[in-house]
Amino acid sequence: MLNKRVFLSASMLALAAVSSTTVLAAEPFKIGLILPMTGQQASTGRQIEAAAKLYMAQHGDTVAGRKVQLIVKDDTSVPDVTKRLAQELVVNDKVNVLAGFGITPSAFATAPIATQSKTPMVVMAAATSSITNASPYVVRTSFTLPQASVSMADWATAKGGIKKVVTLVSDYGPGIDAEKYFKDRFVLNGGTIVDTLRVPLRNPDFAPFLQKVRDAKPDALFVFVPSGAGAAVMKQFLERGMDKAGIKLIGTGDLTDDDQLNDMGDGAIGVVTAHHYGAHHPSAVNKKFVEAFKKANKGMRPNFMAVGGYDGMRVIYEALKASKGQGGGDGLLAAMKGQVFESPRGPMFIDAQTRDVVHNIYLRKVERVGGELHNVEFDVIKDVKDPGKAK
Ligand code: VNL
Repeated sequence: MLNKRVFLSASMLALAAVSSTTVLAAEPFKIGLILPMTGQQASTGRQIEAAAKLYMAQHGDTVAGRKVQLIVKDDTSVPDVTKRLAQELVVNDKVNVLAGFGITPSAFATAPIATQSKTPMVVMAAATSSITNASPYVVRTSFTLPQASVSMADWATAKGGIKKVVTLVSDYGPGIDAEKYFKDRFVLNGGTIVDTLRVPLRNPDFAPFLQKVRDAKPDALFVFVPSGAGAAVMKQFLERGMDKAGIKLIGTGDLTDDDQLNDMGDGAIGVVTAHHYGAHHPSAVNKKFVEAFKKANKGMRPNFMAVGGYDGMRVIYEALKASKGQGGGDGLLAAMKGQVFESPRGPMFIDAQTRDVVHNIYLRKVERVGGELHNVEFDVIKDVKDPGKAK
């Protein structure tokens, strides 16, 4: 009798175990994509959402036997909202991965949740160097400001004939990185920084700052503003006739953002920037990407945010495949580290130690190509690691 009962309960347990694994395997694999879909950073959300959907349309929505479900949430680029949404996604929706993060403060607000819940957090947009230090669960597919800024400083001294610079940056994480890494490298190279100006992130008025630059008469103005703000800087720079006064405009590629560049007008021609992606990047993989993206989005040109989103989805899909559909946080994270692949931006990999992106930085000049304004590459620095993590 006793034996029989033990046997019964053991087999019931076994049954329960089998059915719970079956249920697990049948459950969708959930990606919580938190983006600014409205407000000042809405173009970043629009670009990344479109790219994530394109990736899924091209690669299917079933991976290693699991149905992949994308849950998009609008954080309006307010960090407290990002954090609350991340919490809800983890606790209520039981997402397997958190992704997106349009601005640095949103990424920092979420990092502790990723750590506590052991949920991989794929940063597709935010680009302050130290974000990857905020949680061992952060993996980045966007870029870092030091990567672009150091490359820009080297070009300015070696080939740009630029000796005196004023820097103008948005006054928060990525801007402070851009200012510091441009300045330190430029001074090391023998250049002079005449002034360092910081404008507020929210509703910036560039006019008074640009007037200061005009008065200082540097050889060049180096600019970092987040994606979506470049057109306003360009407009006011040209309205003040600063180009005619002999001041060159240089910056990280956020300034000549492909989302806005074509509408900036011929005044943008000749602006030199350093960045990891431009829609004009001449590779077969990129041509295919740009064509498919435009086709799926009423002709919208993908920018560097779109590529961060597209590559982020690749990193997630491949991690799910490598972990054979398991979807556990630590297994996924391990399979994200060290991925090497060809992105529309060129070759890229996820450094297994830092979990940060390593990729080429291109020097580009704005030119009119086939009737459209583009960032046309003329030089490349290969396999650039984040200088913020050197040492
Ligand atoms: C950030 C960096 C945001 C670069 C950006 O656009 C950008 C950030 C919204 O880390 O907040 O172009």
